[in-house]
Amino acid sequence: MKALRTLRAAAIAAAAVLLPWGAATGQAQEWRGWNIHAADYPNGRGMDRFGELVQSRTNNRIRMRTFHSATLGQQDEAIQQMRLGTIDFANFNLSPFNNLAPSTQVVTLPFLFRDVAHMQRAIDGLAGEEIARDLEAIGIIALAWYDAGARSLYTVRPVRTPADVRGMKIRVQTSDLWIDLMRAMGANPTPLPFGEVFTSLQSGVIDGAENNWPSYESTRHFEVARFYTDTQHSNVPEVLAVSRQRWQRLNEAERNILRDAARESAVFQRQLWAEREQVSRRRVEAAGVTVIEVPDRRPWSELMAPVYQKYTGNNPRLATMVQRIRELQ
Ligand code: BDP
Repeated sequence: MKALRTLRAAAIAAAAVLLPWGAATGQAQEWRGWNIHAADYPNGRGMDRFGELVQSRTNNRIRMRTFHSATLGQQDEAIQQMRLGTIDFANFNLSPFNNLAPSTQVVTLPFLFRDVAHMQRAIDGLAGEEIARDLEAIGIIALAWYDAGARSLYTVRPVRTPADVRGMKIRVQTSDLWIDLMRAMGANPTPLPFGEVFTSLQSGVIDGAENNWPSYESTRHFEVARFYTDTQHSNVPEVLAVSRQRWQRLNEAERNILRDAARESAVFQRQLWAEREQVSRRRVEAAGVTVIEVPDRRPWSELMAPVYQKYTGNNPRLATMVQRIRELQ
């Protein structure tokens, strides 16, 4: 009798695995997604694609709705909400995780990547695996990596050399590493939420900020900070993630659907990203922004030795990650 019960239980378990997704029992779920950018930004479109794929492949059992333009709050709050499970999925830059998940510091480090392709090989490989482990430990499940291009300085007065940036108040994301990086450049770092940068530039609370072309353009920061210095000091990527609270309640078939959909959305986002970088640059140039080229980045990168010392000097794990990334062809 006992053997029969065990057999029956095993058969039911096997059937549950084999049944098409929609036939499994359970309520339809409504998932809320957080996005800092506007809906038409490459990341917003990537998230919408993710949602559509998940929804159709689960026969509408998981309905995904992305709330664009930070309507669910600023980035740091959204991260907390993801950890608590009150936001279900999101796209985040990795910098605001620097103080929470140490391996994210590595991919934020200045002048580490030779180019975007180098960054992608690292994040799609071992570095990404380590970061995913650290994020999981704080309640965030990384499913795919989105591009964010190179970040450069933009200011209300022209900056041609590190001497020009000395003492300028430059907005950074909330991350100790970013504060140290900006100090190493000689600036006066000012952590602020993304949504406050425009008015802070306008009112003179800050003299500049730093970001990639699409963010500089989509936020209209270029209207108030008219000089873009192409420092390309960081290539920190972004994550498409799900709350661990939600993830734990999914079965393996569902998880696979989400993983595949996330990866497919990343392929799409990266294509859109490459196009948008060009478009955004052209738009701000047409609007009269002065682009200051930086043909030789050494005067900038040489200032970064203290940052590397602080974050990798006494941390063999992070030092090894940096070493491996440098050795990647
Ligand atoms: C953008 C990122 C976004 C960050 C923002 C920032 O896509 O996630 O919040 O920069 O600087 O490039 O805060």
